[in-house]
Amino acid sequence: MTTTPTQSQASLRHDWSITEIEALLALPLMDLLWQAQAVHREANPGYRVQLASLLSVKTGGCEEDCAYCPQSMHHSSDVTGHSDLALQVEPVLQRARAARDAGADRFCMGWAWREIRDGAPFEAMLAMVRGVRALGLEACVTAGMLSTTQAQRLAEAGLTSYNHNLDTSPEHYDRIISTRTYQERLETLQRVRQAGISMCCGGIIGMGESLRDRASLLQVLANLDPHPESVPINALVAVEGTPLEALPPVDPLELVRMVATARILMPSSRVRLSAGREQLGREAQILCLLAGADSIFYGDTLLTTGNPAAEADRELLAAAGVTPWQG
Ligand code: SAM
Ligand code: DTB
Ligand code: SF4
Repeated sequence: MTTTPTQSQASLRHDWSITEIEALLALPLMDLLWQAQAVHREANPGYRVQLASLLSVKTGGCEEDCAYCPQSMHHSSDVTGHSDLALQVEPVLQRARAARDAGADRFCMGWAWREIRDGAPFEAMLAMVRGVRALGLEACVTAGMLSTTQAQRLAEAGLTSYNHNLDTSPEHYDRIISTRTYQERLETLQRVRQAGISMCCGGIIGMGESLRDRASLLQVLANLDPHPESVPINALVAVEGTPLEALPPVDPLELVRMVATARILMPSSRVRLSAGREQLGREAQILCLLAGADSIFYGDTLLTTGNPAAEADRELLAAAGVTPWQG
């Protein structure tokens, strides 16, 4: 399902070269913003922004060793003390209802799993998806790898979208994760697509990658046909106890460049300004909206780390003069 209006599919390209994308990323900022805005104004003339609420249903203790992630059992980052809602359908739906009442249009649920396992927690996940859809919200799940049958069952439950990020370039990937290959990620994404669920797939900047790595990640995303309907762009939240804890914060203008380039490459996709907004000032966030971001996470926590308060985000959107998307 394509959530952002217009732009004929015929005009979408799936043959970008890394060199072309690197050249976009390196454009003088004013020129890059000008191009991105031209694309964005056509696809989303009202600059409307979708508010997505995020809840961690199963937190921590994950077998994967993703270097950025506080939820990996391989790192000393502490995520104990977070409640485990994996079997608790009703409390999750209460959170979804509250998010809807606060203005959210999409409810995203996360499980710190290497892959979805069958059994009671999966049955609960399906019930959560059905419940979130019954509230009139889009439902997104992120829970690691999945099988063809699991993807089909999620589709039957009404799941709008499955989030599974490529995170970084194929070349940089091995420095970030050793327990799961890039190819496995792509296979999960194919299963999602084959089941008819929309694809939410993006990455993270600020993990020691080069400009070419950023271009290479964007190339893999933009050369998927069709493009992922939803592309989260995260800035690393460097969490104490993770191997990436000492990395310097991302320059906000680098995030603006990444958003703008994603917008140019994937005109009809939702580009989500995701983790890392707490480290951004109001003006940098508005530049990201201008560059083509058309969704933010709404609510004061992401999965385990902080996010701006809902009130601050309402003020942000009002200051930018944009209205939230209501599906
Ligand atoms: N376990 C599932 C998976 O990895 O597919 C779902 C949850 S995982 C936390 C979802 C995404 O959050 C990751 O793919 C990564 O892109 C992003 N993420 C996790 N920790 C982050 C951090 N510290 N900074 C920025 N993004 C992060
Ligand atoms: C995505 O790309 N970013 C969100 C969502 N998909 C699930 C998660 C960000 C997590 C940031 C670190 C944390 O809060 O644990
Ligand atoms: Fe974190 Fe997901 Fe990696 Fe597990 S698979 S360590 S939850 S990013």
